[in-house]
Amino acid sequence: TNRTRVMVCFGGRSSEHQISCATAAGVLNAINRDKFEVIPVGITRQGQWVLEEDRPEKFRLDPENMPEVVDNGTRILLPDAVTHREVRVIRDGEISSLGEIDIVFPLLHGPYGEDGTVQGMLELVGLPFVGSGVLASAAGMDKHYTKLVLASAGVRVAPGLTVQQHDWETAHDDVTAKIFDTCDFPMFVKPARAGSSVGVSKVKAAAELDEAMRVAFAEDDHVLIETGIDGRELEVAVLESRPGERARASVAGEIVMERGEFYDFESKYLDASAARLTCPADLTDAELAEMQELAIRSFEALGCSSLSRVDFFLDADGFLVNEINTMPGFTPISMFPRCWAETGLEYPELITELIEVALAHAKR
Ligand code: G1L
Repeated sequence: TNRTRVMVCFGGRSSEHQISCATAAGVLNAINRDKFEVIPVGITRQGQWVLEEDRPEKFRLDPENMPEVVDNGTRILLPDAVTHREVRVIRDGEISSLGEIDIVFPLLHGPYGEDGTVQGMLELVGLPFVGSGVLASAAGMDKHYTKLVLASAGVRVAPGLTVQQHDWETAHDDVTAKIFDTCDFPMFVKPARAGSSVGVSKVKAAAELDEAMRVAFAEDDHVLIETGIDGRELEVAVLESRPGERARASVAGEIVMERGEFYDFESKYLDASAARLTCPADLTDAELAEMQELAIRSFEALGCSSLSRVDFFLDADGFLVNEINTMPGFTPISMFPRCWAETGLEYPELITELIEVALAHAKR
């Protein structure tokens, strides 16, 4: 009984609270209990850290009863892991020990989760964790920075520019002219940082730009405008390897649109039939090899750890990278686990690999 002790954190102060809970259900259900002992920690919408039950059924996605972490009165006390790794819990005013933990699996997305803040807290206290560190988490969540880094690594990205709210408000006509200089219709207008596809609009004519900018600025004071790419939407899952070995890339998956204009929040989570995820995508060996090389190059350029899903477009000019997601959907039916299952690594073994590789790097 020398199992690795994993603290699985989920919920949190983001719009994807419920997705995070459902993801935790998938992980709690599949994780290899012979190797790992799980300490489930929920984070309420208000940000309280509570000791949760180790019951996957409680957090399954159910439209009738959406999963949620509620304040049960307990409070988790994180250790200063530089000196010790003992996690404690307060219950009814009494502090008791949950024992030492070896690693944190933070299933947390969006503001306060994916933007590097949780990662920074874990780095500060010295607890090893699965996932990218502060810099890659923050950069991967910011579409403007992702673009800069990828372009400078020689990875093709869509033509576009970033506009600050202040410039938009004080130099509206000049900025508008610059946008029309740089981008062609249809354009996509996106907040630089936002969970999922919130605040994103497709702009097909000049008259639609102002409204799209308003919607995007409601989410972030930096907004990206890009030429829409008319092509296939493909994704590759990347996994970090043990120290000294290069990252690995999976076979590709594809998002096939059935209805609607693009893969948005609605089609991702609410209308399951609007888009279809297929894996493996129909590609030549040479096309797949090129994508895998670009995916690994993007992963390395951004300085990712553990895992990333790299999203591509394939148009008449070839591949371009649209986005790199350091915290991809991670339920058993999400694209990242599906791509790895198709490559020969099933969901339970994928979880094992993420934890073991992260621990191997932490020990160095
Ligand atoms: F910890 C990992 F492995 F880095 C990790 C963290 C978060 C993998 C995947 C995710 N994904 C999510 O948290 C989410 C997309 C389910 C949002 Cl809640």
